[in-house]
Amino acid sequence: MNRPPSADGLVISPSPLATWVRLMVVTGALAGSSWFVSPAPAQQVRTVNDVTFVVGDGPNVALLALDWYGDAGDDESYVWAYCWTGIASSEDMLRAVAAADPKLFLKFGTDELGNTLFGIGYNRDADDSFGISDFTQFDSDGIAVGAVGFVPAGPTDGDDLYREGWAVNAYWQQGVSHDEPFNGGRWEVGSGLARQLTTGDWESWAFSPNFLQEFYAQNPVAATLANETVVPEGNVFWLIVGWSIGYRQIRRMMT
Ligand SMILES: [Ca+2]
Ligand SMILES: [Ca+2]
Repeated sequence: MNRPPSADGLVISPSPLATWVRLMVVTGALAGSSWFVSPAPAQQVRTVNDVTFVVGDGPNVALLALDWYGDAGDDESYVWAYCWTGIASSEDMLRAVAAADPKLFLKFGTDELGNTLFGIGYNRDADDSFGISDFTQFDSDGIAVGAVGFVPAGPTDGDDLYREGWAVNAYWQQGVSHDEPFNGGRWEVGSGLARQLTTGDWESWAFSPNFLQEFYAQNPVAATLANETVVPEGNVFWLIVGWSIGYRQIRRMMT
């Protein structure tokens, strides 16, 4: 867009300060709004004692770890604890955690195997904005029943996480461990949402983008209600470039 002419037809020359502010605004737009927010420190998880978000009550406890990039080891997965009395299933745990944590969203669906978990979302920056691109409406517990489109839905807020899939385009792989998987134990493939929990279980749901049954949660951190916006490396790069250009421009105009 052209800069508008001044009253006498000449283009107004920007002041050094205005130039600097403009560069900062452009750089901020390139970087996204996330650079205004400080990432919260994350509690690493090795055992149940490291988990801080505990849902439900009762003598039994199972752990839930969610990993939106199951095939990648450089992101974090989030971990919750679920307590219960009597009998509970994997689906009971997922629904209870979503109901207790306003940042967590689940999209269920059905297929020939019965109830299925299609999508999982996380309002990572804990703001008022969470949505997915197919306009699915989640209820007050963060639960929806829907389908996976030909083009799977993604998060409408770039600071958030949402991935979905089933049948033809990736899926959430369930994993189970009975012996502290982040402290030397092993994972195995889970049997589905109806799986009955036993106390001491760890359950992983890791998004598998290529249908391989080999992905389990990695880099676990304790889920919290805090803002957890991450500043991608590219944003920091553009921020530094913007500051550098602005500084040189001011120097040039003042000499
Ligand atoms: Ca991962
Ligand atoms: Ca958000």
